[in-house]
Amino acid sequence: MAVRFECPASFTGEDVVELHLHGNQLIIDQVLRLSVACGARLATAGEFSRRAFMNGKLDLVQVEALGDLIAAESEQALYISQRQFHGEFRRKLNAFRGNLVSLLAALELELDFVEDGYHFASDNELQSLLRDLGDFCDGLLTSYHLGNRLRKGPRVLLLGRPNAGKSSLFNALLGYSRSLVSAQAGTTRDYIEELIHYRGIAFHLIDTAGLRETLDAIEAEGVGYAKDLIALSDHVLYLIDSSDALSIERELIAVDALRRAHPQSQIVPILTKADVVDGVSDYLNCSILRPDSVTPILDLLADSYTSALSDATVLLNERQFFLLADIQRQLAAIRADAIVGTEFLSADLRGLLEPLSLLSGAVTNDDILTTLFSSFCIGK
Ligand SMILES: Nc1nc2c(ncn2[C@@H]2O[C@H](COP(=O)(O)OP(=O)(O)OP(=O)(O)O)[C@@H](O)[C@H]2O)c(=O)[nH]1
Ligand SMILES: [Mg+2]
Repeated sequence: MAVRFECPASFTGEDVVELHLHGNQLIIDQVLRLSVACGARLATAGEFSRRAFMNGKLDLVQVEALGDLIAAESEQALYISQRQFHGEFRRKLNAFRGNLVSLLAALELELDFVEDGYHFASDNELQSLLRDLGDFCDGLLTSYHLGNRLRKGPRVLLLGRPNAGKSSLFNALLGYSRSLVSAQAGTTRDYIEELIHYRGIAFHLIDTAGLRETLDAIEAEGVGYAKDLIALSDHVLYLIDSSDALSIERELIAVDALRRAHPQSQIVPILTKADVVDGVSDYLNCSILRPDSVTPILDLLADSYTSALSDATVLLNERQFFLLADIQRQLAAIRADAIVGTEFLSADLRGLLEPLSLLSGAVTNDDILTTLFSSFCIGK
């Protein structure tokens, strides 16, 4: 089936014909070969999106959101990029830019009439614009790292002494037996990583070798991996065997030490084998004999994202992050200058306009575009 789109009502804004083929790669290959033989060429990576951008059908934030949307691997990641594509972020950016431009125009008019003492720009308006812009940047910059983790899929490490029940919990969280479980200490050596989806978030779950001093060279290497992975993880579930009452205190001290050494990651002690000793405890506990007991663990992980981000806009990449950080820096400098003449103020506002324009792509450079579009796949 062929569908004809007339300019400008297509995705790229140009005249376009779309061919709809059956999903057999051989058919697709034949049609491609035939088209090329008739004079067509294959599109470069991101070429369609680039054309859409050049023709004003999409702004840069939308292009980035589109790239993110195509790459999204969880419902939450999808949701974030969809919101970015349609949403609030772009509307606010454009509003700030528009207001800044009109204020600048008023200020420059003032410069022409400076001897006459005319005031065209309202000081209140200016102050509130700067304040709003500052709040806007603050919120987005603070949520950036959390949002980024959410989009990429948080890493959750299962850690603890041998036989603490790491592989058992790993399997229980996955819902099938992936990792070997045995009463023998030192069963898991290599680390094992699997993806689980919970409340729309894709968690990278990692089972590791039990932490202990060992003479077994291979096991020791596994313990080394486990320790190295701590720094790369967003969450550490530190499992403590509650049936070994004498070791609980010592293990909780180990958790404290871990927290001090790795403040970037959330370290949660969990008492395992809760079916063996049924004591009330201040800590999360679980038992593989009670499948429900893993739900509070998953909720704890998911809550740290959904409550903090809820419906907030989330920045998609470093480019957006650094441009907003630049705006924030400039705002701080303007505030530090306090009362300055119209001349300086207008230069300051011009400075602010630059990162705002770069954000939406109203002003851009070829390097940024090439990098951006090359990360798209061909045909997008
Ligand atoms: N009763 C009971 N036994 C458990 C529970 N979880 C694990 N076990 C038992 O504890 C032993 C060790 O479990 P694993 O899951 O292999 O422990 P691990 O932490 O992965 O051990 P290593 O890989 O050797 O570091 C096995 O015999 C499991 O059957 C539990 O919730 N209740
Ligand atoms: Mg194990």
